Amino acid sequence: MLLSRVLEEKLGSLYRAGGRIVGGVYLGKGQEAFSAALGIQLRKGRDIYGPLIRDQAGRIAFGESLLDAVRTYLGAVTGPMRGRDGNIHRGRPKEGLMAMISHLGSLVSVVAGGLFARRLAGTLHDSVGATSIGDGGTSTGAFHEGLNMAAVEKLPLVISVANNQYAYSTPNCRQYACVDLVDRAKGYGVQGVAVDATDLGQCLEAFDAAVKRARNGEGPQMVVGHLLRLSGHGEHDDASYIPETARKGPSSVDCLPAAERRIIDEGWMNENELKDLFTEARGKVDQAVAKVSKEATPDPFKEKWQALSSEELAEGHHEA
Ligand SMILES: Cc1ncc(C[n+]2csc(CCOP(=O)(O)OP(=O)(O)O)c2C)c(N)n1
Ligand SMILES: [Mg+2]
Repeated sequence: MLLSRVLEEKLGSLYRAGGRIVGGVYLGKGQEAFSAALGIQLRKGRDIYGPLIRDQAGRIAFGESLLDAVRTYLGAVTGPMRGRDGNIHRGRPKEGLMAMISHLGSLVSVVAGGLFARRLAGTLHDSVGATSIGDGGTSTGAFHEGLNMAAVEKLPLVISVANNQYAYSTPNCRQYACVDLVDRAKGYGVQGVAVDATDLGQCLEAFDAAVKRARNGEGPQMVVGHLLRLSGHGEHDDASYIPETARKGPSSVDCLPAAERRIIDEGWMNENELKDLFTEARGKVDQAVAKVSKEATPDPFKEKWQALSSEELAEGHHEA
């Protein structure tokens, strides 16, 4: 959570400084507990993970390196997308980390399809797949079709729904008419639970249980997290449409200081140890940015213009 926050603050500054970042910058500020709590349940190389734009924390928890992130944002040819694709559309499919297509539901069928393909090939074993969606994304056709198919096939798919109250500038009241998005799980025949996504403890318990149920063959699981988006949709957006009452309301809790308070109250670490963690995270991020800043960007005149579309990068490909 901390490393994600520090990295994203750095990426935000680089974006505002102008000219350093390839593409936009979309932050998961305030969603780190919910995102990391899912990522940490997954086993890299065995499970499938399809993170979305607010899942920097989940990516780190899953095991994506800081260098993969920084190289993609800075467009370095050494990164997993080889400088072809900015920001969040990065992945390593061979390691089960899917490259994001869109934030609006398309990863549900990609992850479900990956699980189904493994089942047909006899390689599913006890692996699970997980992906995220925002409140707005749960109203798209892609989400509905993907989740319905996963439920019919009883695939071990875990969906985390981060209800951060806004889809860009559209508030919840203009998005859906059910009481809680978790009510939708029932309609698909999927087990669903709702949590306070600003509370790390609740998030960890909910995802631990959901991933276990999926691994046990109980079919798709939905975890809905309630929180407020604490940044703009992207760094180009000042979110001036979010009213003061919401910004200062009870759901505008930042999960990071809340988790720090819990850690201190439980006596797991003291303030100085937490400060050391923060300094360590800053050091790691600064080091990664300094290293990547010296690396080359791709030369379109000398190289083939493709990122993941080459066969050897796909899951299932075996070198001769
Ligand atoms: C077809 C399409 N329309 C619009 C967009 C731009 N867009 C990307 S994410 C998004 C809002 C998503 O809201 P939500 O699902 O609540 O996720 P959040 O951003 O809050 O995490 C929009 C409008 C897009 N990517 N694709
Ligand atoms: Mg939203």
